Amino acid sequence: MFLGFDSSTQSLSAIVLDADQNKIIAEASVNFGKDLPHYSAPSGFIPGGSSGEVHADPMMWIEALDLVLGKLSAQIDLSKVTMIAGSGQQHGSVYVNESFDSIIANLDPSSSLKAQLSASLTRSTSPIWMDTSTGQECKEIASAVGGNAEVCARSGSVMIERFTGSQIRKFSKQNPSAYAATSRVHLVSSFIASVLAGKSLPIDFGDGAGMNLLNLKDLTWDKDLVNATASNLTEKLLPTASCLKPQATIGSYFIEKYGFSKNCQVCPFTGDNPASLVGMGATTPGQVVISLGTSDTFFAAMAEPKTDPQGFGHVFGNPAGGFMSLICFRNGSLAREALRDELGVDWSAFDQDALSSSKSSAGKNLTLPFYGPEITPRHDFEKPVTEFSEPRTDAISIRSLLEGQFLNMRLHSQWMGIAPQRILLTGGASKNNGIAQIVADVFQAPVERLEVANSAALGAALIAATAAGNNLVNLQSIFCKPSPDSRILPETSLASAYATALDAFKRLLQTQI
Ligand code: XUL
Repeated sequence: MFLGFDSSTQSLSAIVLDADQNKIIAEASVNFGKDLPHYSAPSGFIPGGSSGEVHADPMMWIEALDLVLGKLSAQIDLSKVTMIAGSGQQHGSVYVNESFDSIIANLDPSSSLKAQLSASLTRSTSPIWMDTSTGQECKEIASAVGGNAEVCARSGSVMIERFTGSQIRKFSKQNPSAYAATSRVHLVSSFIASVLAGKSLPIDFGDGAGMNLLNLKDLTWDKDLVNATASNLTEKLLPTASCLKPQATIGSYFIEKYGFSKNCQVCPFTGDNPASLVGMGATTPGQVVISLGTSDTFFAAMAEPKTDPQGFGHVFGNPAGGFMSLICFRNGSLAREALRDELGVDWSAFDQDALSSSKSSAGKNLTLPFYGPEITPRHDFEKPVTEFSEPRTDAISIRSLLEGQFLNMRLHSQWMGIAPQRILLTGGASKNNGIAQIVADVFQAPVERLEVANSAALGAALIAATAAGNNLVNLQSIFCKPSPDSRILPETSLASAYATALDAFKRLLQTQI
């Protein structure tokens, strides 16, 4: 049996699969807001941070680990688990002192993880990926190494506020003594994996690439970036490794408390996006995942670490080997909901029937679909900009907004040079066939939806099974199946309308930014 964890923004989930029976045999989840209300973080982060700060309490993640293992051990005999892998929300960092390694090596099963670990933190809260407070530090690091183009060529991304490097720099400036007392800076992923293993585990390449510190050429820490980030950082960083290489057997705390076998091994944890690439069955180039959530993301496997010349896209490691790109669009569901409310309609106006009624308008009416600041492209939009060639109706406005969202995605993913053979759609809005049809038409590629709900936790369980010697491609053919009837084919007669619309969209965008 193989156990995969996903410690995301709002919850910690676990999936156990049995590769002999080819099925998922147990699942459990802890929702931080609902199940751990004493952290006052209803959505998994501490609300009300000033100047763009968004932090979470790492003890909440640790308390959730005890809880989720309690739930799993009530369902199955955990002594049958031979390999554990996992993923964490990317970029978030945990700062620990020199007591950490001896505490995790000697955890007492009669007490809780939280009670024993809280003394090891040098920073009581962790900045997470939603934090935008480090603009100044980004500028300082970029200028110290010769500019953002250089940072991007080395690390796969220009300096990004939510990435770990600028967050570490900010802490070292704000609280030099606590920074000096920090013996290790963990990612969310490596922190949880280390607690399970009873020793500090390496940082996985896939997740490590989200720090603005890893050099993609040799997958080791870039000396110049590390030195530009903070003093003495080299000694605080763990080595890097692949999430497919088990590093330790599970700590005795978990053997005694939850019944794991002493032979159960632990792999370095990766990031939630790399794990999701695995869980969506999209680890080979040619497939694209579009996740429609609060923000929309577009990600895909890449053989080489190609970087975005405009600096919007990021390069992370692909757990199956090679790399992956990720582009994040802030105006995702936020924009769809804003138009829905503005028109006073409900989601049925976004359904397939409603949208097919305006098919003859495809590509004719342009919307820059931004209701607030956007990160791809980076600009402080305040409201959508439209250029319509037909009278405005609700149906035309909705079609135009959705087309604008996916034309913007198509435009900003061109640097990757891939013609997607299929698009895997996931996230809340992916169930909607009308939206799926517009994705298929704008990209001129078939769209599929998978049966899996939690692709990151499934991906982690598949990583564990692969690390134990199973074949990932075989596993993906079993566990990452498209759900029946989910396939939507592109309307090929619209190919030229969208090619023309793409140019017009680009021109309209250039008038604004
Ligand atoms: C990716 C990103 C988020 C987090 C949280 O760059 O910031 O997707 O990984 O899920």
